[in-house]
Amino acid sequence: MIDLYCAGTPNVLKIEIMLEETGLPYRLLPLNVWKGEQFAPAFLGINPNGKVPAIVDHDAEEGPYGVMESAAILIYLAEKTGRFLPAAGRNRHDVLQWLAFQAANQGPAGGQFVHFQRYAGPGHDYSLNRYRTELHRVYGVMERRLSAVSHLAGPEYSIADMAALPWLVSLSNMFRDSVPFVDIDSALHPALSAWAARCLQRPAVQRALKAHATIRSGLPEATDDDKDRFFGRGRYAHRMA
Ligand SMILES: N[C@@H](CCC(=O)N[C@@H](CS)C(=O)NCC(=O)O)C(=O)O
Repeated sequence: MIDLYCAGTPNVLKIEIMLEETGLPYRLLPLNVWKGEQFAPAFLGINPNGKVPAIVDHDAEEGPYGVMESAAILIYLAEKTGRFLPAAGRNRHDVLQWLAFQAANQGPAGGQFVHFQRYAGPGHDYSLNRYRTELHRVYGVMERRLSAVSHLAGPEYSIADMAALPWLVSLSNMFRDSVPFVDIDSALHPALSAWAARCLQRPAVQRALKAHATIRSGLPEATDDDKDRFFGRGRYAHRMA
């Protein structure tokens, strides 16, 4: 059994997709990140970085094993099952490159864009423009790549696709009406849209989306202080001594 510590976020959806694709038994253990449950000592023992997703594999050969960081979890599960990551050679490195691209570019740009578009409030035009521009650049990179190959890492569906799809879906759900290029079906990036549609047709992806929709967000009940803690602002901001 694999415990998946989760919240309703794209980084968590990556892992749900992989668990559904591989058929590994798992259960969802939601944390209310708006109430600070990610900082509980027991969870910090699993993920010292205090973020979801994190897993505990209770069936690991050498005893229960915790893994943090969505890209590392995907690699762990791929190696555990021998699926969606070639064992050696260039094909393996192609997958790892595009997984790293997702973790270092699409994820951070998307996360900062969401922050400044939705949560920062007025008066942050420089930051909003910077991250919207960076995200737009990332969509361009993916569009060019997917115009040349059927999947991010090449001809085969892999953990790199599982990592990238959730951010595309999430940003589209949030901002498709106000920011045209993040619309998953936009004619601005036909190859990216066609790839997303192919991924979304996979039964495992559909099952993962269904499971993901059951995770309740604590955001509606979050107080202003909860939001300040989550975003590291207000009385939680670091002050220079
Ligand atoms: N690089 C991490 C990012 C994880 C992440 O940012 N998780 C957010 C989900 S909203 C979180 O747990 N935030 C809680 C916090 O920052 O306190 C990954 O890919 O797993």
